[in-house]
Amino acid sequence: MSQPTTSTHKSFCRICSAFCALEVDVEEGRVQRVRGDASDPIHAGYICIKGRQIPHQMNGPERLRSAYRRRADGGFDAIATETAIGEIAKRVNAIVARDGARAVAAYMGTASHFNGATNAVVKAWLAGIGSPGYYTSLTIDQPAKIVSVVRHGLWAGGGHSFASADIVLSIGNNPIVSHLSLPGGVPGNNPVKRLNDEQRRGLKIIVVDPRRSELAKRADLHLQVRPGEDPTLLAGMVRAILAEELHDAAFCAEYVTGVEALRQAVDGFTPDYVERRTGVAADRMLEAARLFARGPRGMATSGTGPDMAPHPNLTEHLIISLNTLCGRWNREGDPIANPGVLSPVLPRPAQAIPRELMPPMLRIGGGPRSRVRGLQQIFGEMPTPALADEILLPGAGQVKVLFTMGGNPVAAWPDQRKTLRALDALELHVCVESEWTASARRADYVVPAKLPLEREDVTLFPDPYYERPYSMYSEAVVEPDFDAIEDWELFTGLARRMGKPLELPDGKGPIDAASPPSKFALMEQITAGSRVPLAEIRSHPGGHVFDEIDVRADAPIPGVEAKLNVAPEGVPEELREVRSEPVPALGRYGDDGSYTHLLISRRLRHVLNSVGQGWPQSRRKGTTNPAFMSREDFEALGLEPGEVVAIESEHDRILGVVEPSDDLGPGVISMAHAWGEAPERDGEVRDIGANTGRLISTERHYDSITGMARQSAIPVRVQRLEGGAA
Ligand SMILES: Nc1nc2c(c(=O)[nH]1)N[C@H]1C(S)=C(S)[C@@H](COP(=O)(O)OP(=O)(O)OC[C@H]3O[C@@H](n4cnc5c(=O)[nH]c(N)nc54)[C@H](O)[C@@H]3O)O[C@H]1N2
Ligand SMILES: Nc1nc2c(c(=O)[nH]1)N[C@H]1C(S)=C(S)[C@@H](COP(=O)(O)OP(=O)(O)OC[C@H]3O[C@@H](n4cnc5c(=O)[nH]c(N)nc54)[C@H](O)[C@@H]3O)O[C@H]1N2
Ligand code: SF4
Ligand SMILES: [Mo]
Repeated sequence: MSQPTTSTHKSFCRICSAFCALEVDVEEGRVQRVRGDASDPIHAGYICIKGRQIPHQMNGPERLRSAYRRRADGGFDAIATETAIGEIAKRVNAIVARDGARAVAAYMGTASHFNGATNAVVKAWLAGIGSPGYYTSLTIDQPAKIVSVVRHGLWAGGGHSFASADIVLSIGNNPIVSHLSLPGGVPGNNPVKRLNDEQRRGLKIIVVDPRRSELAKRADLHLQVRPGEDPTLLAGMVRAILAEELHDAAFCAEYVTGVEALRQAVDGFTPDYVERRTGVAADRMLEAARLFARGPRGMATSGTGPDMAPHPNLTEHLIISLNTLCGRWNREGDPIANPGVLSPVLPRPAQAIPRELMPPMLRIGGGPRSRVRGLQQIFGEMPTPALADEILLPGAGQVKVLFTMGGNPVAAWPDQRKTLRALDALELHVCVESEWTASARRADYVVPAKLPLEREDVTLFPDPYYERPYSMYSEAVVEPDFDAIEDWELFTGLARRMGKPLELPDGKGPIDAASPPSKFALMEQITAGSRVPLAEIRSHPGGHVFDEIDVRADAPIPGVEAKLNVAPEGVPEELREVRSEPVPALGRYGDDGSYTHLLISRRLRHVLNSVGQGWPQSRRKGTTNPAFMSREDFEALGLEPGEVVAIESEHDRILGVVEPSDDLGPGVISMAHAWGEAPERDGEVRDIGANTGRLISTERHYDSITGMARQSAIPVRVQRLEGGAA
């Protein structure tokens, strides 16, 4: 008997944005095993439980191995992918001819961002047919981060690096589980090791989180803020820093405007008031403010927690303002730890740059507006919280065709019931997928996607977030044995059949749909002008740090005059609005005060949003998204661990499996999102989880700039079910 031939390849995981470096064992054309690449300079062998299941994701029974077309009776017929693309092109053509191009929209979910070519080609295709309907998961995630930069201003020289920090203030993020890196914060790449290394060096970390998160457990100071009260806590910290003159007065004098206006606007956020409203003792808040201000180096950063709670733009503005007030931006000559390997070479002066010189993405408004709630394009995208409305609202501009790319609307969009109505109302819904998800089962066409190890690619998405100038190029490690395509190939295929031009955004030039470029050529075009040419990155097998890149903040550009603004229009007003809100009484939440708990978002290590919920090793960690509650709440409500309860918001109702947690105070429920199915399957909650998105209204509580709905700190109440467990 001959032994199977095994070969080992270097590549990288693309399930989450950490893009961990892998060694992949291939036997007979199939990926058999993956492990972390111990020789990788930044990942050093680290991978997580999701990455270890890549062979299952690729070869397991859930894998979508054909294109499918929905029949009239709701079943699906397997068809060739080329046939599917041809039929989709005909139907899109007919709908555009009848209703105009605005009838066509694409929703770019999490997985779409992890293919370096997809977003650019989809933008090119939409532009080619003349549709503004580009929607992404960004506008149901952390759009407030971009709003805050646009309003406050961009410091072109960048901020302090994590490796050089004395202090990090981490507000509502948990990179130990999420592996999400944000500039200056605890990195998502090998996070525990990186945190340990720097803490040993002397780094201090302050965590603001209603939950004693994995990161909070390692913090020097944990402020267990009440959900949604970050604006008050941070306004209190700004007030203290200014009152005690702990800010960097020299930096502020030279580069910052609005300090006096901000000082006045936060005046009402006294330590007593902050304590009463946030639940954080005044002396702990003051200790945090002083510790952060002392620095001298280190950034305040945040994650999804406060950006999903009320007043996200204000929260993010106060975070960026803390950095500015304390002068945490690079000065002329300071090293820029990672200027980006794949990013274009741009001047990095140590100065604020005016709005008109900011990258085109940093823009609010412009282009066609949304038809609902007065919403607008932001960052050149249409707001995803309005997409279900755009599908349901009749009239000119109604969306009738949706391409769901690497996303799962039923699981992830706010207001699940409205989402389901919208998906049912579509004339044509195409899902490019690797599995039969709740959304794919409702689509008209399902097109099988190549998974990461079947794709050549480069570390484009995380490029600016690495701590050092790192990148990796990977060939496709295996070829699928069925007609899967890369997501973007659907659009080169459609453009060819529809005779539409494809012009890449940001002046990256045309692509010829009649003879589409290779992935490498396409990636070269997309990354044209990058600091390191793609071919050079490819010449290094495995991950590589380009240590020769030594970029320092430049001298200010003569004639360019701009200041960072800590009190732009809207901010003092919103601070006054927050200050005049009644202090929510504990256990009396919601517009009528009849809701007892606040439900907050969180992430679970063994899944990525809805991805992996069916995978065997992940299922051993749990088959539901528990509703975690404090032991006090268990006692007060007489709950049993593992009991099924009803969780009701002002908007809707779900069932949830309660579990006690020592990491939460009373009155808080912590639950992961993107679980569960349509309401008729609620009875299966122990096996498929519960959809927290259903509890969210996109119309009652939303941010007027981005449309972002209140996805955390949601008022809810808990009801025991008749006869106990469902
Ligand atoms: N394992 C895993 N990794 C993931 C994901 C996943 O589902 N699983 N999802 C990926 C995605 S899409 C994203 S966007 C990133 C997100 O990355 P992170 O933002 O780091 O996500 P979380 O781990 O949910 O951390 C958010 C924290 O905010 C806290 N929080 C909730 N509400 C509030 C509040 O009102 N105020 C404050 N201060 N804190 C609050 C929560 O308790 C939680 O600890 O993670 C990505 N990585
Ligand atoms: N209530 C509440 N709602 C939330 C959040 C929350 O915290 N609370 N978080 C929000 C956030 S931050 C986000 S980012 C969204 C996430 O929303 P989505 O991105 O819409 O949801 P995912 O579950 O990540 O969907 C990813 C899909 O891509 C598929 N997939 C995997 N690999 C590939 C591939 O290579 N190609 C293709 N075509 N498909 C692939 C997977 O099978 C999966 O179905 O949810 C948001 N919704
Ligand atoms: S943290 Fe896990 S899922 Fe994310 S890239 Fe690394 S191995 Fe993949
Ligand atoms: Mo996200």
